[in-house]
Amino acid sequence: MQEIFARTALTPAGWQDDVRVTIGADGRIAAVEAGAAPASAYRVPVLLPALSNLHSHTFQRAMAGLAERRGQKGRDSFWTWRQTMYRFLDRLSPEDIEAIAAFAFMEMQEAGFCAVAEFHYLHHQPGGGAHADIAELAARIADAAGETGIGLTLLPVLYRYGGADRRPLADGQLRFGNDMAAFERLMAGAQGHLAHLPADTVLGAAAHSLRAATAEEIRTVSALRPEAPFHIHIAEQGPEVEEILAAFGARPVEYLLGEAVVDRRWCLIHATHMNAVETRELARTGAVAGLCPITEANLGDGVFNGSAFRRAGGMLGVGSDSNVRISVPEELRQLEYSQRLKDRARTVLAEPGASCGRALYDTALAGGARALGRESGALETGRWADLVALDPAAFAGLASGDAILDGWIFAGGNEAVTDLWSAGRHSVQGGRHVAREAIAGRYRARLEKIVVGL
Ligand code: NGQ
Ligand code: ZN
Repeated sequence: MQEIFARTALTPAGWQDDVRVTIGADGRIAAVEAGAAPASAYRVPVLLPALSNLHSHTFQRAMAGLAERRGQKGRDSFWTWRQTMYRFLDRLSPEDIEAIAAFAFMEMQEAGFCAVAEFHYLHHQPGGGAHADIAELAARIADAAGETGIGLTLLPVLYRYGGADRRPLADGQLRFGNDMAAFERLMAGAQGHLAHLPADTVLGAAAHSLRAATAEEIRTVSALRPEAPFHIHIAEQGPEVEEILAAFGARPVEYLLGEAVVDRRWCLIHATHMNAVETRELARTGAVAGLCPITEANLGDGVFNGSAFRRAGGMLGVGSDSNVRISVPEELRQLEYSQRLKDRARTVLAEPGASCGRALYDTALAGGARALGRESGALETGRWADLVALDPAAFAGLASGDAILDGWIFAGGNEAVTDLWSAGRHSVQGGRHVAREAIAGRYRARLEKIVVGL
């Protein structure tokens, strides 16, 4: 049993003072009591349910800041970035991949994320040969999660083709490919590698995109684990929308909704480009729109239609995707600011009279928990003890009510995070991950070798 005492906490009944949270040995919240005495409990100023990060490719963390030089000719774009990313990933060994994943997971926890959906498509050796264990790299991700204590929803990804015209995979993409039989072996292997992780671990599945898998394959993979989350990249780039429209006669979200039974277990990553009908129809399914505001800005993707999706009652959450920068407050801020710039308005994602920070946080809590298939997202008995503690002094902010969230998201940063628990695992203490030194040292040594001659 652990006990935490918070001066103030965000509970299902709203903000309450002098809250004592008891965490059971099973990692779940055993009791939440307001107006309590601190006794010998671990004290924090502010306690919140922690967010789940609904989309990550951890290996891309190691190229953060290394893809910001303009090319010699033409226009830099998502597609030129992708070429750089393919060249980069071709250098990575299983040991590199594990070291980078551990580092990124640690940073996520220090940034306020209790759990992550790892959209795992880097499966094979450079050139495409399978490892002796086809799920070797899934094992590396699992071990990294185990080392850091982050909650893991692992999504092994089916990636079959190089485009909607069904051209074969080429170059860096060769490491991603599996036919359906190999993919099923990979899923079974991944399940084995997750067995030693804690009980909050989830195995879902994914198809990379409409470019990389057929509708038939998407239906097959989504049925492999019928109760678990299923994710797909959907409509990130203008040229991607054009490619799908030309190949299948429908826009990406329109096409997917016509071909598959999309429901609450689905998460559509980068539902960026939707027309009014797609926006309404997607909202109706209960699927989560998985937005990655920092990465989408970094890659020049375009802006999601947030106000319409919200009016239609759509679910959304945030992910750190390329991990170019990992931060809960900055993702939520970028999400809202993109909407303000698009609509030329303020407080776009809040209801009339409501706090914008609170609206962003509540939305991402619910969307993240749903997208990860995780019993999380509230300080409530029975849920996983996914908790984050903040010190509002870090942003010289008020320490009560929704002003905490408005201050943290619009005027603060990661440094306000003092503690974080993932299903009761107290991985961040005093603002630092408990294993930071070892994980950061190993990462730095690996990175120096990876980038030689880049
Ligand atoms: C990815 N990343 O799979 O890592 C993609 C780029 C693609 C983002 N979409 C590659 N941010 O979509 O083909
Ligand atoms: Zn992605």
